[in-house]
Amino acid sequence: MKLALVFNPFSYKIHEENLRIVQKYFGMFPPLSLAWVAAIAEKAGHTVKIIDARTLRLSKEETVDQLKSFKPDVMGFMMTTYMFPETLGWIKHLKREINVPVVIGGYNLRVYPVESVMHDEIDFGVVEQAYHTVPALLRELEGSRNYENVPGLVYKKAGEIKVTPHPQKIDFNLFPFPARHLLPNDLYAEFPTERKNFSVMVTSLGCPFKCSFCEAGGTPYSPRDPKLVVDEMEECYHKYGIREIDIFDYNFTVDKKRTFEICREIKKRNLDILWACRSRVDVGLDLLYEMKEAGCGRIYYGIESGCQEILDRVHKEVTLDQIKEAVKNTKKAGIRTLGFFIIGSPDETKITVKQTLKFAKSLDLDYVQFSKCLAKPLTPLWKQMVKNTGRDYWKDWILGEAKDEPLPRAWTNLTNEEIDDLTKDAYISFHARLPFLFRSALKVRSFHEFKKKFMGFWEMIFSQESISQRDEKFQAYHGDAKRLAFYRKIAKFKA
Ligand code: B12
Repeated sequence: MKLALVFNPFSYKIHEENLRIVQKYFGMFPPLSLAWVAAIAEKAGHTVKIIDARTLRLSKEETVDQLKSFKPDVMGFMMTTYMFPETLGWIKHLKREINVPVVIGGYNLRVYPVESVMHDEIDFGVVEQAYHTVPALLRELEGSRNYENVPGLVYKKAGEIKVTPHPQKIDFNLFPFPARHLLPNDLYAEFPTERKNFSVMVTSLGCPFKCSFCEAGGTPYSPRDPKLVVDEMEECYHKYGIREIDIFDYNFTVDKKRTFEICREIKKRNLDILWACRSRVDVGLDLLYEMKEAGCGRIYYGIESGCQEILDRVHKEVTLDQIKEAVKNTKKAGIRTLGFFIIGSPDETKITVKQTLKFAKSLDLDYVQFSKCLAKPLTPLWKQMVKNTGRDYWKDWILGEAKDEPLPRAWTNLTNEEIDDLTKDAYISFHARLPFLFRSALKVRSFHEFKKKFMGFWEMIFSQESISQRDEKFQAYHGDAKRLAFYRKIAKFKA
């Protein structure tokens, strides 16, 4: 079968956790979920095309042209809760032009499996991982079209929506490497990227910790074998010229032994790849040195707050002293640091925000990200919001019955407007310090990097609104106009 997977561009929403300018400069990332699905389908003998319409800046019409020339038997889309209506808009348009079955998957299917496929244009939903489901579904579509034995599938039968069971345990080691050969690997970059080509990896699923603001809290931790992780890095290096990788695991250092093993394996194979990862602050100096030697260039720490009471209240299970120690040790090991902070957490006040900002400034971080606390689906905060308001906003949102609006935050006395404003102020106040600006300027290695960082800073001061507004015309920053034009030409020619 021919499967076309489309990654659509997405705009800026008021209810998002990030400020618009942060979202704009965040980066261009490969649609990794779709690349996993593609690899799984290819392994089962199918032909796959990924259309990364976001990165190639393809319009709906241009995407239709691509699809018409590929002639798919099935189309597939990745659904997050936040971007659901937007992706649905794309599906509606594309299905009018290319009338083939549509299958959706992605995180939102785990949250709302039934509601996600209630829309007429959607034929199937993949609830969990694609590993068992996609090959079985494509086999049925080719053959007898009997879907009840396809594991983890949502489908429609005689006006009813059915959900089939899925194996509870899945071995992440079995997954083939994401199909990066179907992606424009030289177009991707993230804000702090230093090398090209850039890609992202996921080497473990789930997180054993239970922070109340995070979806991943308490989901089964499923790591890939260290050798397999480095095999994928090696493939990235040799096959796609990738020299920088951001490891998007919720927490790359959960299992210290595994992290050590991955580092040793990278060193053993002499892989010159700069990599970044996300971690809790419970890493020791010995591991940090090992990570540095293996090419780790940046660690993104979930710091969240500079107020111990708030950290305890959100079940972060770390202390301010641990945070200070980790950032200090990371610098000592020669690794750059990024701190994730949340504004508007439970019990947050203007005073605690001040405390957080003071704490952030004291840490000597290289980068920061201040996000607005959001009741994300499946989190304890979401459960609290549903209980307080008697309404599940996210369910209404994906059913098309809620508009984009700031969500209630009953856990703090700060208003949504104040949280927006304080988040913007935190960015500006953190960056507009002469010693910080001077040190950042010294670290810049190219004009391109300078331009990106300068523009990000400039726009944060002069274009970022104090109270979030929708931005339908939103376009993420694309640093490489020449390369993009080249890819667009090829895409047009092929269509
Ligand atoms: C890499 C990544 C990105 C990349 C690439 C997008 C992507 N997902 O490929 C970028 C940076 C662009 C991105 C963007 C966003 N992301 Co993101 N992303 C991830 C991340 C870290 C890894 C994805 C991954 O590869 N996982 C490993 C694979 C094996 O699992 P998987 O993604 O679930 O995919 C499997 C199944 O879900 C299923 N599947 C997934 N998609 C599809 C599609 C089809 C057709 C089928 C059949 C099956 C299928 O099969 C896959 C293989 O088994 C996840 C967190 C995580 N660790 O999973 C967040 C995550 C998916 N993103 C999330 C969010 C919120 C976003 C943004 C909205 C952020 C923003 N404000 O911009 C955008 C939205 C993008 C969009 N168009 O909707 C949330 C989604 C939460 C939700 N309730 O929906 C997650 C879960 C992170 C989190 N905890 O908050 N993301």
